[in-house]
Amino acid sequence: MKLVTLPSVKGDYNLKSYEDMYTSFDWKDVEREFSWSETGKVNMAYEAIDRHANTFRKNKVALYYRDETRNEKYTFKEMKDLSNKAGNVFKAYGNVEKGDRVFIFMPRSPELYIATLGAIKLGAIVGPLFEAFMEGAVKDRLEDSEAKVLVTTPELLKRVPVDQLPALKTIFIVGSDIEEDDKYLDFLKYVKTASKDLEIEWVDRTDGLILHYTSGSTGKPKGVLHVHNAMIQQYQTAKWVLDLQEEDIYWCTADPGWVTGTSYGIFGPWLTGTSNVIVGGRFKPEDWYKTIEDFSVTVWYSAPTAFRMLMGAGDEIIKKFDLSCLRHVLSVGEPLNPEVIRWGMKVFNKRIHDTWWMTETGAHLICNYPCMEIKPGSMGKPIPGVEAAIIDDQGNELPPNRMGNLAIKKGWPSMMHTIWNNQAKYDSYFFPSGWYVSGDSAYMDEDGYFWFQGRVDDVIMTSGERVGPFEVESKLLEHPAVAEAGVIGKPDPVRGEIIKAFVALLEGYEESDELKGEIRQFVKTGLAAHAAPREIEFRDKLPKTRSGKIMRRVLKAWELDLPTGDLSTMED
Ligand code: 6R9
Repeated sequence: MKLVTLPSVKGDYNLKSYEDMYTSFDWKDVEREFSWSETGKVNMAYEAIDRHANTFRKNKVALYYRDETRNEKYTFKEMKDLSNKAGNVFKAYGNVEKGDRVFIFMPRSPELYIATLGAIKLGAIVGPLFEAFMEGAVKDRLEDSEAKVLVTTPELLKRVPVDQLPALKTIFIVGSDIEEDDKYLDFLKYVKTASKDLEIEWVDRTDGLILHYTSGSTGKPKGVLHVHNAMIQQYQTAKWVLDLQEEDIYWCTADPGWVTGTSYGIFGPWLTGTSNVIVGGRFKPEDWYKTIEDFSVTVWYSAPTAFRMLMGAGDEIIKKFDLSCLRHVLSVGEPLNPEVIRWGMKVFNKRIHDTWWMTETGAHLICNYPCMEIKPGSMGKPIPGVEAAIIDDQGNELPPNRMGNLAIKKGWPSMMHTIWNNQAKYDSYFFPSGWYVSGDSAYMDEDGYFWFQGRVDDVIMTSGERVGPFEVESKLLEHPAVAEAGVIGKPDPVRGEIIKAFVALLEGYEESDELKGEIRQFVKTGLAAHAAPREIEFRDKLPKTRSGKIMRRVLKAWELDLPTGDLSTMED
């Protein structure tokens, strides 16, 4: 089908002409926008909150929060005071010092954001964890990072194997009726009485800020370390791509357990002094539309799975709400189908702007922004200051319209600093010529627009979550009935992909639907609900290489009725 290009939107002032900006832009110029360019004192939390609290934005709402039981708002001044208090609590009762890992394992709430900022003010490295994680996932991350302090809720604490984590010294619990002892402390009790004056720990721009664990195709999840320098690009893209302006009410639907929920759920909006809406609780189409209407959301950042679910809920629901406040809508995480863009035009009369980036890259790289024409189905063009190309497996640049590895030239400010405890892994992302290889395949058309084709590796994107097949296979193998397991992403109209597991059973176990359900539940409780296979198929034997690696590509070919390709490495 011929896709119609959507014209640019008039009236946006943040990025007037793509071509002009692209040639004259220099990241060095952005540095002048931060207070440290004059004072030399760097700290992300200061720049995102305190700086505004000392200006005309003092009484501007920084955070609107709502869930089933709470409806609250906090000004920049209040956020400054509360995060100072949290910082004092971490310092006095958790001995938190610069470089220590402070993990936060709790559902979205104002306390999550206050604790995060407080820890950052001490120069600590924050590790945000999805509330959906089960014991195995929590343990892997706290163990690898040697977290010293954890902030969690009484409910989620049950999933933390504290005895097996010798580095973990203090656990702050957010809730009521907390039974305290040396190790377990009632967070809110201490915050209440703590001083709101805190001496901020000034850091180097390359000091650790946030540690996001993410999945690859092999091995355990890896810790991607971001540093304070990321603020340069997070700020600039919040202006250009999110197009945040003084009067905007911004809603990013992502949880801070995902990089989108920190880079653009915390830093981007607050670095630009924008009012930020945070909503807790489960996804319900009515609630989402109501959030937009009630808060008069102007800029909305979400993901294709969510848009597809809203689309699936039907257009009748939308008519019950006044969504005319929306000015700018964006998407990230998976390919944004042209069909969804057409739906967005129909129901909101807004273009949905796709953005492409990764946990490792810390901020937007290839995007559609207001002053650009959108070609539905394309991720857009590299933002000014970023050089992208399609390269072959040897690192040579390919001409337009040839599919290959999507690569970025080293040197953008929000690039990850390292992989925690694994410098070799970090190094393996780069070609000697300076290209960062993303793991995505794509092509670039003659106008410089990039088109996503798929992952080069076997990483699964399900409902916007990045799931490593290896992690799921490892968990499956822990089940007493499972002899072998191979996991693939199977295309799904709503979730992008669903997880499908091929399982060979050990001698003595009978195939049954009951057993399928039990295995599924096992992954759900052992790893995470989103990592549990929606489909399980029993096989006597799985295709393996001679070195014993499950050949996921063959499983995928079986599933999709495709040719299996070269089988020379397959065992007999
Ligand atoms: C921010 C984030 C990264 C992977 C990435 C790619 C996929 C992200 C996309 C997209 C098509 C887009 N991805 N944005 N695919 N179009 N606009 O998503 O980080 O969770 O690390 O995932 O997600 O495959 O390599 P992360």
